[in-house]
Amino acid sequence: MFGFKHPKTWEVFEIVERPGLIIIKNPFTSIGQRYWTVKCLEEYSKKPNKTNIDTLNLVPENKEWWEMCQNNNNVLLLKKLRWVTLGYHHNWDTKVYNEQDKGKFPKDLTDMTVFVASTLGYTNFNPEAAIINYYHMDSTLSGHTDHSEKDLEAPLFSFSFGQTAIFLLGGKSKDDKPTPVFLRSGDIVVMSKESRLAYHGVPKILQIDSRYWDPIDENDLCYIGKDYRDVVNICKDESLWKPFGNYLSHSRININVRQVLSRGQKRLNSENAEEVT
Ligand SMILES: O=C(O)CCC(=O)C(=O)O
Repeated sequence: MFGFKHPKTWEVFEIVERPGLIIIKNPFTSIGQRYWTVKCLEEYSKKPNKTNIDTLNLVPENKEWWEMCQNNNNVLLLKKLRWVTLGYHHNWDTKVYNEQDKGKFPKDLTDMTVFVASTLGYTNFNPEAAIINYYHMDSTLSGHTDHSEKDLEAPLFSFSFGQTAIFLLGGKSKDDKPTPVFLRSGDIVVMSKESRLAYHGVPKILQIDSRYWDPIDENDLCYIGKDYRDVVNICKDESLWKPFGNYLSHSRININVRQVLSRGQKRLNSENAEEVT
């Protein structure tokens, strides 16, 4: 299901010095890693999802970013995409979610995240917002906390594909010395409990020789739903997969999924903005 190996085989760790920081070491099959990569590059980057390049006028209204990059082998344009937001759009300036600034959250990403959450015992997790970060070999993400969500008890789920990151997670204060962890392709990070509101960042992306998304096993089933067969076909056909594999060889993709609303809450009320600012 969803491109995972059987959960009985998953290697799940909690970092002793960072309670609540859980790492699942690549539970994906190669086809699974390929599936989420294709979705992040070809589909989630499309409108009405929001991206950092929306305001740069690089992609005409009737064109798509991934298609344009492929048609002209446009490496410059390829490197311009740094983030996409899904569901409740993250507001980078105010850090306040808004009921009026929200898109549909993808069904496959909901199902996959809910599956991971419930496997770990979080049976009420609702994916409502995601940031997809696209890193190149010189990209970094500075130390920050994720505190815009209404429900700060709900864990945050983070999925990594492509090149390896050094991920630092500290404590509630910037003065706490952070713990470094390698995040390799396919690894899942869960930030829960004390670690949910901890400072974290990515100071370095490391070039690796291994291609964790190769080789594929023809017998690997990747049941994600009948609507997604075309994507699975791309993953299984080496010539169709090639441009996506080339991207992963020089970049890292991170999907960061959050629950925004508290349990039982149906929508953000209009006071939300005033409450949080
Ligand atoms: O890229 C990562 O592993 C972390 C991303 C992150 O911290 C964020 O999007 O808030």
